[in-house]
Amino acid sequence: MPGMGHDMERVEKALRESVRADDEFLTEVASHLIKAGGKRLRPAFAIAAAASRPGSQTTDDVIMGGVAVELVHLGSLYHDDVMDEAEMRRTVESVNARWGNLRAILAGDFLLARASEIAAGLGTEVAGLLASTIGRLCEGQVRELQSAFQVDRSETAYLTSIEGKTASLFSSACRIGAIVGGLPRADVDTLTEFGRLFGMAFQVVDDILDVVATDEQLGKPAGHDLVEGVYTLPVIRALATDDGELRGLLGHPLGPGEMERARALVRANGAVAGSVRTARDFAEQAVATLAPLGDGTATGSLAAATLHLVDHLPVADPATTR
Ligand code: GRG
Repeated sequence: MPGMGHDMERVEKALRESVRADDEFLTEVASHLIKAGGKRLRPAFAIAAAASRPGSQTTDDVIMGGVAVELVHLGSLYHDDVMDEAEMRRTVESVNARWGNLRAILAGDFLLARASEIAAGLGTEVAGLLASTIGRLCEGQVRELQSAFQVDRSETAYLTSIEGKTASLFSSACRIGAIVGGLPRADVDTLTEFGRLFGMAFQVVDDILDVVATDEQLGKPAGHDLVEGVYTLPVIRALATDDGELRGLLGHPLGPGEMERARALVRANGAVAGSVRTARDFAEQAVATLAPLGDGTATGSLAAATLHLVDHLPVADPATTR
């Protein structure tokens, strides 16, 4: 999108400033994953949503809306890495691995506090929305924890969990951008639903990659979900048609070599291609949702980003190989 490069530089500067604390050590811990990079998809979506209004400029409030959402995302990563005892994130040492769980949790709390402060400055609606989104992230994550190691986890349970832990934040990124950007209410609702559907596609793709990608492609260890007992869509579907070997491996912590065997069994099953189809369905629904907004540049960019997600997977898509 024209101007997006400049807008993302503004996001970067504001992000770094937003985590500055009086205490130098807290600033260092809170800046760690910001400095490590990341795609900054959520602020980009907030900016593109706001730009869907013809003739709009990216105001400072829109940038700060994107920053607030990225800070919630970061806070959730800090806490998620503690829960998973993760060692790597964004190709660098995780915060918990470097400074321990206590500091990682506190720094994560600090990021959420700064996000809330920024959101409050953008008005009560945005503040309320961000607060309820943090709650939805927690609900989605708790559902995932509750179903850990359950070989009978249903697709519905999986979809409900990812709607909370991932899609809700993409949805709110778009909604906040649209509200702060002053879009008409109908367009705000359209972009909210677009963000939700994009987020569903995004998480299904993320879960497919955990089964098919390499550590290098992911920037963190592959097969992590299987190790944690998080049975995602490709695994749930592979279990449904399994001859018994996969079910025998899962349901409890994996032994040495078993994670690679389980990954191979899921990959050998049509479940991966079927999950790619599901991701594509969500992505296509997301793009279709944008129709009432017309064919402006920002809307075109959101649609292109959505299709890019499913067009560049390192696995065959039954829709394109038929
Ligand atoms: C404290 C807000 C808060 C939540 C607590 C831990 C938790 C509840 C929720 C975790 C939710 C979570 C980690 C969902 C996964 C989302 C996801 C797919 C992250 C990866 O997003 P990318 O690929 O990452 O956009 P980058 O690094 O590019 O930003």
